[in-house]
Amino acid sequence: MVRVITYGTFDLFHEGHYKLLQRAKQLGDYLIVGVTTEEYDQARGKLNVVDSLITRIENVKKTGFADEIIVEESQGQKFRDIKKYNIDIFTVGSDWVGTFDYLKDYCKVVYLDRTKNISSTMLRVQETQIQRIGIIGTGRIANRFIPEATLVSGVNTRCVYNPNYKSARAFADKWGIDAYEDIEEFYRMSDIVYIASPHVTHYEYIKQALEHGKHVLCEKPLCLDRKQVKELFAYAKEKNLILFEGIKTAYCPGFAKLLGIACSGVIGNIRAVDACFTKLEDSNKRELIDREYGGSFTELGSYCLLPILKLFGQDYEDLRFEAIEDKNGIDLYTRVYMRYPNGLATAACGLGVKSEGKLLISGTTGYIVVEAPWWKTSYFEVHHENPGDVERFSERFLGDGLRYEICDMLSMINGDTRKDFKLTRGDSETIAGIMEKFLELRRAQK
Ligand code: C2G
Repeated sequence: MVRVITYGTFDLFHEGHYKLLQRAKQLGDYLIVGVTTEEYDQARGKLNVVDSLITRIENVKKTGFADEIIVEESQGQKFRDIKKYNIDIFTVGSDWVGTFDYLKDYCKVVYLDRTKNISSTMLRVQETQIQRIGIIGTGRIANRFIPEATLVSGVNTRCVYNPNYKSARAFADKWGIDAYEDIEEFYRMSDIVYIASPHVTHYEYIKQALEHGKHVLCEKPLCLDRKQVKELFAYAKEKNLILFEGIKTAYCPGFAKLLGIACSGVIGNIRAVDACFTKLEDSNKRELIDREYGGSFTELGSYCLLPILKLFGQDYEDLRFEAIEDKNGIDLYTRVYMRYPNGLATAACGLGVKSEGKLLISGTTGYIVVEAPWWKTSYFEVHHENPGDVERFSERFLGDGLRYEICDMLSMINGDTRKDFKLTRGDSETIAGIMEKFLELRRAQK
């Protein structure tokens, strides 16, 4: 008798799960299915699991393929189960190719093709529909987005569009999704459009996606013009759609904790916020070639302005810029100075200058320091006059951190608006306004 084992969360049970179990059963005579607990899913970074463990087990049971169902509670359990249940074949979907090769010493490991295009849930009427994501753009960030999206329950990355169809095709093949040459077809197959194309194309794509009745998650900066951002948010509201700017820091749990602690009075009144983010880039990259919209500030400014706006608000009194530019006029290192009624702030961004990349929040009784990469906030310290008096805080930051914004966007689509304080429309408008002023000055100087 050939004994097979497979594992999964099986949340919002759908045909992808069904087909996986069906094929797993066909691999042998006896199938054991491990269903994950909520605690284990949290520990491995899976967000937004909707169904309870009992419901998920019930759904697996209803398929009739499982001869036995067990609960998966911790990392390392797979190895123990294989011995305990005398397993011949371990199987899981192709999204996990390579991950479980270490089990090959103990049994056969089979990766079954993942089912493309899941769109509905099965076995019971669900209030929560799986949202299909269509991606515009095929660059670095789009490649990072897909594995993160698979860790958020309730979304399925379905397709990709790029005006250059060859790029879209290659990207789609790599990730096992569909590519469309016709943008109308792309919109038909998407509920949420994730825009990861160059900055300057954002406005048109956002508008078009909203016109097609789609929710939009757009990479930062949303636009480089305040009026455009205002217009797009108003349009999304009119159409009852969610428009969401993806500044991942705003949504990660560590950053929320940092803001909470900074505002708690632990360092007295906040008087200065200094944020720095530098990333050395090849000189042939778009950010360093695009004379109109490239440069360090449009690329990284959103991150540095975020803690400033969150701690001091949108009503600054004065704004100044200083930049070191290359011969194209593109800024390689930019400092932004902001004055508020009760405080001062600086944002420093570099693509051609490397610096320490710190976030420093200074108050009347102490300061908070977050070392690089503070934009993936996972650890920070609170210091006081006495150098020995240090409080340390840490928080989980998983993977690339995009899963947090995807998860918050999804809850907003599902009617939970409690998350929208993390990055408000006003924040997005203010950031666009500051970038607009910067670009105006740069053009004037040319
Ligand atoms: N699956 C699939 N097609 C889909 C979606 C999922 O074939 N469109 C497969 C997955 O590859 C997995 C199983 O269905 O084998 C369960 O998927 P999930 O519930 O998403 O669970 P997962 O996070 O993949 O857990 O310890 C848990 C296991 O490692 C797998």
